[in-house]
Amino acid sequence: MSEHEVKNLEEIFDARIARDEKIEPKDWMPEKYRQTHIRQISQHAHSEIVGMLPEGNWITRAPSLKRKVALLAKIQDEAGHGLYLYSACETLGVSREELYDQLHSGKAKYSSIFNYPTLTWADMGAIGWLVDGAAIINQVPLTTTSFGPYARAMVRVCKEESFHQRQGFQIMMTLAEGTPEQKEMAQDALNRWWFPSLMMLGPTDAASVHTEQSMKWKLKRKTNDELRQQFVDQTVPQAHMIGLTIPDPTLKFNEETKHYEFGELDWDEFWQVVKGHGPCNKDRISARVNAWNNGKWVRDAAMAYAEKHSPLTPEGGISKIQNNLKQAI
Ligand code: FAQ
Repeated sequence: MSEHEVKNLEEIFDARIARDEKIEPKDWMPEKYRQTHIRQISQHAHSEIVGMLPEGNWITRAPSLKRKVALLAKIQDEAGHGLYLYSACETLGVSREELYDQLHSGKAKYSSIFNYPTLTWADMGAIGWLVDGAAIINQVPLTTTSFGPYARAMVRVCKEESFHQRQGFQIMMTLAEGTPEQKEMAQDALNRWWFPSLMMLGPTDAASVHTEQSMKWKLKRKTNDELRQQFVDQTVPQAHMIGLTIPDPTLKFNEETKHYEFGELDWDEFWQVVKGHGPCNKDRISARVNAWNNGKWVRDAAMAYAEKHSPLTPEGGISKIQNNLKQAI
């Protein structure tokens, strides 16, 4: 394609973005748009499935059958989110195997938040309330993102995330209303998850390398700092409502701006975790690799079954259809 033709296509593409049209997998798109989407959607997919691990740690120790059922359902939803996102990513011409390989080899990024340990049952409350809460704030704008498959996946994901957020908040509320020890457990979980949850929304706008271009492409609709402010404004009153204290002595409400002002975050800690040196990075990757290796026999069996029943193989569908036809005649 000549330079002139590419320029024309770029102009048409930019005009479609400006009109808020959805870009679909078979449409022409700039290579950088495609690569940026593969990067963000795959990181998002990896986050969903790695994100199952901290909560998976508590399934066998949930305090009641009801809590166990809800936690199981939530974790299963996260697996589903990973699958929608991997599928959306595959429409951009990258294979699932390549994506898994990037995760298992440690090349791919996934959300920093899932590299922290879950020490008590209250952490299940804190994750649902804060981590899913931050995820919703980040993901609601993504329901109107410019790439069609990503936007559509986000609609369902957001509906499920709101159930997750409520089940987490309900756990925190119950603990906060319980014995002094239970309230202390809830406060301790809030103390440990507050700052990582704020950092999960990404580096400051000044340090964010992708925001400017992603906003132009309407991949991102809000900047990292805007989302963080929204999260703080929404979450602080919820903590007050259940009698917990936000672990930030500098936090204060600004009557003029109507926003909470909060303290500086520990960005050194954030980058350490992103680079693989958080408390649980090694455990998370080795758990995923083990699950992949131990699941080989299941994938092989599923492939053998699919081949046997495929209409394209002689022993599968064709002979079955022939038999059915013979019986019908
Ligand atoms: N962790 O220029 P920016 C969930 C990287 S799902 C690790 O600002 P961008 C559900 C970033 O990739 C949670 N790395 O990047 C759930 C880039 O590196 P690169 C996941 C991070 O993309 C709940 C570099 O820093 N959600 O929680 C992080 O414009 C409970 C520069 O950053 C999504 O993925 C981080 N926190 O903005 C599941 C949502 N932040 O790629 C289970 C979709 C930044 O150049 C249990 N993603 N980095 O090597 C997004 O909205 C964006 O990608 C951001 C980052 C906002 C995360």
